[in-house]
Amino acid sequence: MATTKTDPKLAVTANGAKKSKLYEGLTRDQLIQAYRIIYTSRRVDDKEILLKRQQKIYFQMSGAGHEGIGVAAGLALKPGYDWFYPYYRDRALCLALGVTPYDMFLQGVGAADDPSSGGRQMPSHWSYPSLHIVTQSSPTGSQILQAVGCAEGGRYWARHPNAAEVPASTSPDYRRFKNVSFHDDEVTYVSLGDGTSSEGEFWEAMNAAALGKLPLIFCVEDNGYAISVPVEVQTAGGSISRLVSGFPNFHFEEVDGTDPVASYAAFQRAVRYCREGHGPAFVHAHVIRPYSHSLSDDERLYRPDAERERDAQRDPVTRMQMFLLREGILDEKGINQLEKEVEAELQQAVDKALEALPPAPESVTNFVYSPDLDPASSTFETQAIAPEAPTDGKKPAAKTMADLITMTLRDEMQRDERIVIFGEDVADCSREEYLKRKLVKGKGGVFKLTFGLQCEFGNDRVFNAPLAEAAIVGRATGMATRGLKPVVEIQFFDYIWPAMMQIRDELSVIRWRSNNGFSCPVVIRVAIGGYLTGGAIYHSQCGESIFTHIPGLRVVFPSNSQDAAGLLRTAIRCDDPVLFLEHKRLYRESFGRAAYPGPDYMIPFGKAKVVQPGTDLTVITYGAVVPRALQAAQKLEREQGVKVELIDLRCLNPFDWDTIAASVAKTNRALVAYEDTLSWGYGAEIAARIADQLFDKLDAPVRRVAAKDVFVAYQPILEDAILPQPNDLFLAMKELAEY
Ligand SMILES: Cc1ncc(C[n+]2csc(CCOP(=O)(O)OP(=O)(O)O)c2C)c(N)n1
Ligand SMILES: [Mg+2]
Repeated sequence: MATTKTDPKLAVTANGAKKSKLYEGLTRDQLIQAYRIIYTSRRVDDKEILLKRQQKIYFQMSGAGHEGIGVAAGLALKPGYDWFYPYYRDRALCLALGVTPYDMFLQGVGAADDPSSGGRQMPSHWSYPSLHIVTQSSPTGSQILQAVGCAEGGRYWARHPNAAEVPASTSPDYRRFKNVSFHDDEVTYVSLGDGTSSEGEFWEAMNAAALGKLPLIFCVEDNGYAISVPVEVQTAGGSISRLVSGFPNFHFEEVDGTDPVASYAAFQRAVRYCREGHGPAFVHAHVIRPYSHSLSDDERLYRPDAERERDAQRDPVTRMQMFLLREGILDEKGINQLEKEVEAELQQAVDKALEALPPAPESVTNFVYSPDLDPASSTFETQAIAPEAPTDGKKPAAKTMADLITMTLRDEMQRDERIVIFGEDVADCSREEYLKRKLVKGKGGVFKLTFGLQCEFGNDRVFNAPLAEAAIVGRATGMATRGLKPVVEIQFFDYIWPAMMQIRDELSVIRWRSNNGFSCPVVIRVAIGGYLTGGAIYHSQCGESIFTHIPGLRVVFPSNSQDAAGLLRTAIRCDDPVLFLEHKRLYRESFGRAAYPGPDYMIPFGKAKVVQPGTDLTVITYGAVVPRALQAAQKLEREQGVKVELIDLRCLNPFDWDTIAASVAKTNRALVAYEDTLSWGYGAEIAARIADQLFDKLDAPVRRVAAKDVFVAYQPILEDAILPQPNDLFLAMKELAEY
């Protein structure tokens, strides 16, 4: 764990005669190239600012003051070989890696040909697949956990190179559409600002990187401010280097990031440490921010002139210029010539970008989901295999939903070496020697659904994660970007919220925002729901509509064993991110048990199941309400002769509108029943659609039965009163049938 502090000056290492002199390993030509990039970066900012003032672009974020560390990182790392999660101030880094100013202006004008996003993201939100610059977003810090996953992905490939191949014989799955590339000594780069180091995700990422000894470089570009908040108010003690110094396995650098030569030296050491496999590195670069936070900010409101002038003396553009002159690498004429060339190049790029066509409005829904593999298609429609009858003449054993989920996971892991499973407590036993010495049996999840998988597939495919939900989803997202298929577990739905930023602002939107440049088809398995007698507020929640409201995320909610097996397999093989909701109460229920339908059994998404046909009333439901609604419907038929058509949606996004519409057209009455709180719930959307599109078919108002608008209480009497019970369903069905 070396700690190197480089003096804040343009460090010079003499090495032989003047012409062949090297500067921390950089040649004179490389230094001229570095200046060209630094100058270009600053001038792209200036041009964009002008274009914004002329209302020809719509937003601007500058990289001004950060050019020194950016160009140094770009020279020390390899585009298309290493992987990059740069933040919005990394213009110089991106230029050094091969992004052109024209590419950048295309994003500014929001052109169809903007290679980062096709007009979907604001400028400085980099995404260049061939350079391995992974699509970036705006939430401060959400890139960091994904970079951890990316580094983990690279290491997985190095250890499992065969997994990168796609067996030609298998039925199509996401692997057909994922090119995997990796290098044994690759490094992942991630950068962030000083303010962003306050985000919890940063600390989760530091912990995960240290635990995994990952080849990951954290670059904190410390310009002393997060918009108007100065570093001493942001970071306890004012130094992020001091705070992180206790993390094990790291190599630390602290450097003047306005000095490209010193920064290059620091980066070289960091890169070497990572490439050699010692662990992660942390580069703390002190930079400046001469252009306010953004065009919407005026830093004179909170920074006096004297402070700003002090910063200006460290401006990387002028410092580098002075350095080249002082060292005789370029004279004044040479500098003028270089700058003239850059100006001409930029003017040409601006002119061309201003002529670029905007995207077609009808393209807005492209790439919300995979254009290659539709999980609602017949590709995912396979027949269940009838189980072999036991020789003793008895019926094949009916398995619980928990059993069939485990069996499906096992068979899929056998079929596809890209699948990794992690989450809280999912491993059999992290201390492997206990298993080897047969001292313990192993746990395999708090509900035991992953029991035996670590023992069977090894602990680099099934492992425990630190207790950090954002990290579970963020790391999975980074791994999936690299072509792995993480099937992660969130232990209880009630605790999914720390991962919400990763799910809503990252996982679900990565394909869309990168215009299909990147994708991350992760499966998140989540134990959900109540009816537990004792689960109380924090082990009983539903809330699925919050997730069906997210474009780009598939949401599945099976009610029985066979559906769980078929839908989980579709979730794993499909090319979109999936939230797979498993009702805890149904895990071991006697309702809906079934024999294992075989290792290739799949159910397409968005296909409901008619649990029982009927003519008088349609009940649309899913999850644990299915058996309760069935009980109520059977009673209603027995007592009143009312025939209810009961529809189990099974999949909530996409959902099966055709089956609902056909049923309501037949029965003319619709009841939507769900376990979540009534108001703003999933059923509200279904009810609204029925009212809107089937108005002329209805003989009665569309009704809903759901939980009361409170959280689930501990005392079973209260829980019963809160959640929809068979009798509530019975009364609502009866009333609607009589309407
Ligand atoms: C999660 C989140 N919260 C707030 C913001 C609004 N915001 C954008 S940049 C920024 C300050 C970032 O400061 P720092 O990390 O120091 O980076 P700098 O801009 O100084 O380079 C804030 C608060 C955001 N984008 N994301
Ligand atoms: Mg800052």
